[in-house]
Amino acid sequence: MGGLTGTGLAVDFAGLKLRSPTLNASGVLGISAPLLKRVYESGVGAVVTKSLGPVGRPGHINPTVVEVEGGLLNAMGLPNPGVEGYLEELRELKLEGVPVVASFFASTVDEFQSGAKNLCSVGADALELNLSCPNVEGEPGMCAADAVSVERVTWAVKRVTKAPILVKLSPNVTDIASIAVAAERGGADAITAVNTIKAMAIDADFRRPVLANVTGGLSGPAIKSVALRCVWEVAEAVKVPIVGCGGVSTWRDAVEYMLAGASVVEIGTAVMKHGFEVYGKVNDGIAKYLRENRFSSVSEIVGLAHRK
Ligand code: RRO
Repeated sequence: MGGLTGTGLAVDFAGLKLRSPTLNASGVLGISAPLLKRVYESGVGAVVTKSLGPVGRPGHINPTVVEVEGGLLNAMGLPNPGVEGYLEELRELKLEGVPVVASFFASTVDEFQSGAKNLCSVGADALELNLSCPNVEGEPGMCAADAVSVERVTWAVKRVTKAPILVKLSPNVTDIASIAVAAERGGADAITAVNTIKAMAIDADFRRPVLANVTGGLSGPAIKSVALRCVWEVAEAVKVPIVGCGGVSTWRDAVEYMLAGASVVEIGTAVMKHGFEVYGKVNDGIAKYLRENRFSSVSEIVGLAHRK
C-alpha cells in the first residue's frame, strides 16, 4: 500500500488513531490472520473480524449465500471457532502490528463480559458488539431490537474493559435512533450503522426459498440508501462517532456516508466484486475529494450535510 501521510485520511476515532477511514465489514472476509493481514495491507485503518461467539458454531447448512439484484443475501448462521478458539489467531495479528476490531456476539450478559475480557486480554484494540445479526434463531431474538437490552449489554461490557466499544445496530427496527441513544447511554464509544437487512429469495423453478434458512441478510449496493438514512438518523440522535456500513463500493459512497455523519466506513460486499484493491481505491478517492474541495481532513466533512 502506498503511504497515507499527508492525505488527510488519518482519523481519531473513538479513542483509536486510524491511518485511514476505511475498515472491512465484519464477516465477508472471515477471521484468518493471513487474510486479515492482507486486508490491512490493502489500506484499511483497522481490520474487523467475523463475529465470534462464546462457543464454536458450524453455521447454517447450505445454501448460505446467494447473489441477488444489487447485492448478496446471506444466512451464514454465525459460523465461528468461538472466542477461545480464536485467541491464537488474534495474537498472531497483533504480533504483525495489525489494529484489530474484534466483533463478537453472545446470548447472556455474562457471556458478553467474558468474551470482551478474553478478546482484550490478547490485545483487541476495540470491540464491535454484534447485537444485530438477522440470522439468529429462537427467543428472545435480536438484541438490537430492544433498547433496554442494548443499553444493558453495552453497559455490562464497558464495565469489564477499557477498549473502545462499537455497538453494531440493525436496520430491521422501527426507530434506529432510539436504539442508538440506548447504546450511547450504556457507554458505547461508537455506533456501527448498520448490519444487513432481513430479506429472502425464492427460486421460481423449484418453487422454494433459495436459502436453507429461508430468510437472510441483504448487503451491497441494494441497501445503501437505507443504511445511509440510518446513519443520518443516528447522527441526529447521538454525539458518539458513527461507523457507516451498507453498500459502500466507491469513494463517492464513502463521502456520502461521511456527509451523513459517519467518521469511518466499513466495506464488505464490494470486496467480492472489486477485490482487496477496493480499500486503496476508496481511500485514494476520498483523499482526492478532500484535496479538490480544500478540506484538510476527513473530520471536516463528517456530518456536513446536516448543516442548516
Ligand atoms: O453469520 C451470519 O449469518 C451473519 C451475521 Br453474524 C451478521 O451479523 N450479519 C449477517 O448478515 N449474517
